[in-house]
Amino acid sequence: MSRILTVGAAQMGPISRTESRAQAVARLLAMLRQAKAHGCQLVVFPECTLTAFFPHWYYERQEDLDAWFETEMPNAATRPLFDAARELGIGFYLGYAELAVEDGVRRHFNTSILVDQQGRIVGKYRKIHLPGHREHLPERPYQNLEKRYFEVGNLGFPVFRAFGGIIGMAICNDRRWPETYRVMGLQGVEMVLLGYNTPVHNPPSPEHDHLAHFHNALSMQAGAYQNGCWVVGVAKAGDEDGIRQIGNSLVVAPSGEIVAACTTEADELAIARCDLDLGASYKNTTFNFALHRRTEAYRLIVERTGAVVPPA
Ligand code: CDT
Repeated sequence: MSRILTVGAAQMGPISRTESRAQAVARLLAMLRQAKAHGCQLVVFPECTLTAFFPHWYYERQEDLDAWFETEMPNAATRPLFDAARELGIGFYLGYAELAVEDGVRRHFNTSILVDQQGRIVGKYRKIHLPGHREHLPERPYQNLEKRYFEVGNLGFPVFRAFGGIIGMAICNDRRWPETYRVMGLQGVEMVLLGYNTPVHNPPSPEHDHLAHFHNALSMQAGAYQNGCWVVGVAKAGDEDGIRQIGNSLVVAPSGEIVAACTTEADELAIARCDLDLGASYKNTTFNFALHRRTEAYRLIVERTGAVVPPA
């Protein structure tokens, strides 16, 4: 049996701090149309797709910071994307900075949404692993103020029945942590979509810089293989106002093999025909958790999370 989902990994080149949302959306629309022409049903865009990755700069005034956030979705700038999704019959994953009001409290999240082929939002995720630091560190070549600007996501790692399969989402630093994939894996996830902004140079550990591409692929390949799922990782790439991002967008199969990759640091579409049934042989044999790890701890996980358990 096969269930084919054709996916476009829509990497973006840098977005300058002076670039408007409208300019960014025009670039996304061009890639959405290109993806449609190549038969894609789903396109994955990066983390904080609509703007420069602003946590790299320090903002003192709340209104200057809030200007980077979206207070509704869709909004005037992004509505053309939703309209195009409906007209073309193609879905997308979009990362953006979300300013929500919950119980009268203003809350800032690093968010992604899943939009279906009718242009409807069918899933939302808020980033859980926030890297970087809370205080301004002017001695560094750039800031990584995610801990200051965002709250930890409060939606867990949900999965969504969409695009004929079970789809999950993650954002950037989440991809380095095994529990990201595992929590979704225990819910039967078949494809994990994730966007990222990863600088080539990490000031706290420059000794790792030369391994940036290796660690990027390693995390996603391990997550895919150990959970029998596809992983579609999509970057912002190139020199963004002086900070070089790694790019290296990848589509990884449940075997752990890389089946498509971007090779530039610009706007670029990598396409893969993904058989959602491919994960089953990994979930049912080598990684048959119910068969090989039927422990008391696992029984409790299943009871509390409603995880999907294949028959023993
Ligand atoms: N945006 C984001 O989460 N970036 C982090 C930078 C950490 S530097 C190793 C990432 O994990 O890619």
